[in-house]
Amino acid sequence: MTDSQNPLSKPHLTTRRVHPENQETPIHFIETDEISHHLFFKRNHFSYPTLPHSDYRLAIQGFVETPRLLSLQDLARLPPQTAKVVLECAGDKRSLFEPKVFGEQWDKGAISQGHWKGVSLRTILEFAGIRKGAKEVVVEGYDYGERPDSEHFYSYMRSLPIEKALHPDTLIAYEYNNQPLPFKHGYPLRLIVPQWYAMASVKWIKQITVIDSTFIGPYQSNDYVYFPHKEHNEGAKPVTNINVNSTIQTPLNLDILSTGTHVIKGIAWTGKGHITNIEISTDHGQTWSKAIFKKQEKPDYGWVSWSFIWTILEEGEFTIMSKATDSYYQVQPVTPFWNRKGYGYNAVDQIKVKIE
Ligand code: MTE
Ligand code: MO
Repeated sequence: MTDSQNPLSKPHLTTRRVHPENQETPIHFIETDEISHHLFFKRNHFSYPTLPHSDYRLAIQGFVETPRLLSLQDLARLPPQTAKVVLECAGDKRSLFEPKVFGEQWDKGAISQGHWKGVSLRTILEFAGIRKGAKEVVVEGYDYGERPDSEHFYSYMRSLPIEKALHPDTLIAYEYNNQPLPFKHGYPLRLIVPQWYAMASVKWIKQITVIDSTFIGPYQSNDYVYFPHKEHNEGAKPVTNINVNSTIQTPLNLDILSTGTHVIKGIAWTGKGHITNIEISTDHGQTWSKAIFKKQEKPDYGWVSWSFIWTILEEGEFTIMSKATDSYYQVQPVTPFWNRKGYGYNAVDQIKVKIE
């Protein structure tokens, strides 16, 4: 089947902004374990970058013994690694915050997952030789532009603490679902940082710099910080691990259903650890019952799909809720943790349906 015949290649994403291109996935399209790149949400801070034509080289430099330049062929010769990893934008579900916050008004679809193949960042850092006293690893993308709050040009650049950079599952990825990375998702190389919100997974990697200090930059110090207060910066904390979360995918919000038996379906995910429990309420949170899902013996970094059989013989309006718990005993709160920039929304998910 050619791409133009493939129904999935038609635009199915909901556009939040045309430029830079920001689009999310209607949540009922996120039905499988391995989302086609046609349905993968897109989050960009700038225009898509222009890449060097033929002689792409990845630079590893800074606080290392031997700076290195690696070609894609060099990377292909290093031991490959594949992981199922969910990417969730830190602003996913931002539109649900009350009071409203500035920023892209994402509904529930700035999330996706699939299989990423690449080389462990650790392998590459060890190849260059990390010097003693190294603190962070800065990764810079090829994209750049102005920010609304400044006339300077910035590139998309963020750092990881050295421990996270050395975690063997932090990847320099070159394939998504057995295909070269799609351009819009970071071709030829992107970082994949399991467990963290997706701002950390830098696309179109230009260079990697090891530093012995603390990196400061707009995408690290201004954005992707939890500011719990409206007026001042007290209590600021960097956005890192994904919060425990769940989303109801079937039925859809405001669906009209008949009396009888319905299957309520959805997904649940977390950053650190894995999902241990999912509860559903069909009476606006008064009573809760366990949903069914496959317990993970060897947890990966993906979501779990769950289902719940609901028999309803009464007519009327019903609020259905889902609430996930993870292996660190983190539970989705009833009230979201409001923060000025609207990151990490993870209150219990909620939809309304009418039975008639
Ligand atoms: N990397 C670069 N170079 N530029 C970006 O704007 N956006 C980040 C991250 N990596 C970004 C980036 C954010 S905030 C998210 S949510 C994810 O990429 C989105 O990845 P996707 O567009 O492949 O879905
Ligand atoms: Mo994001």
